[in-house]
Amino acid sequence: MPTMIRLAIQKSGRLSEDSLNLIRECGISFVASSYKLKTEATNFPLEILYLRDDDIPGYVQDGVADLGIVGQNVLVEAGYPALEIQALGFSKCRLSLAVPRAAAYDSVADLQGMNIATSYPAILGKYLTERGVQANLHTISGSVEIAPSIGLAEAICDIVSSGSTLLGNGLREVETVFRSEAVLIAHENLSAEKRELLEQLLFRMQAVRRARR
Ligand code: PRT
Ligand code: ZN
Repeated sequence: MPTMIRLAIQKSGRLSEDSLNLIRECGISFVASSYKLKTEATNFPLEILYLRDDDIPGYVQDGVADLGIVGQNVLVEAGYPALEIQALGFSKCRLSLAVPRAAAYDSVADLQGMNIATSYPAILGKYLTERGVQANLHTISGSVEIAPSIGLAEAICDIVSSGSTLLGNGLREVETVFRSEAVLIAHENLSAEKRELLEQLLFRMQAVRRARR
């Protein structure tokens, strides 16, 4: 059987449409269907797996998928930053600390001893440790922005793009912890055949980037 390369992308969410568009703009044809969990391309030896974004780094690390498209925030939080091979220029956002609008805040030292709600305890923990700040991190997986108003935390650390969710929840962005965009990731020990397919894909992706500029 000829070698196929397996690419994991987000099944449904903010990365999905841009990931599918990038593959299509690389000249790769496939039939996407909303209920199937994988698709084979018709004119390139590529299989696409549709997964939750949080599962993509681990699958690529383990080699269940050869390649993946995921946000750097999720990749770094999962502990596999070394899998990144190419920044893709979409899904740009930042991971930021925010406090209630009326709260006094001068510097990161003000977070000492505070309760901070986040879905990114690894990235935030490292950021605070590097600055000598000890805080109590409360890991929650969604709706982080409501934590201060329900008394769960005095500050939050979450993904921001326009900032309107923070504003709508009476919060003020005070520090940028991490800047993120979508990246292509690859398993570290691809076979020679798969590495050759990856080179072809990267070549096409670079052409797409140049054409978009
Ligand atoms: O179901 P699955 O686990 O696959 O998806 P998910 O819900 O975990 O992720 P999803 O689809 O929300 O986001 C996927 C990736 O998109 C993230 O990991 C980021 O890399 C990137 N991204 C870009 C964002 C945003 N922009 C963004 N704005 N992820 C989340 N948000 C949230 C933000 O936290 C806020 O709550 O969107 C809300 C609106 O943001 P504002 O600032 O524009 O109001
Ligand atoms: Zn997710």
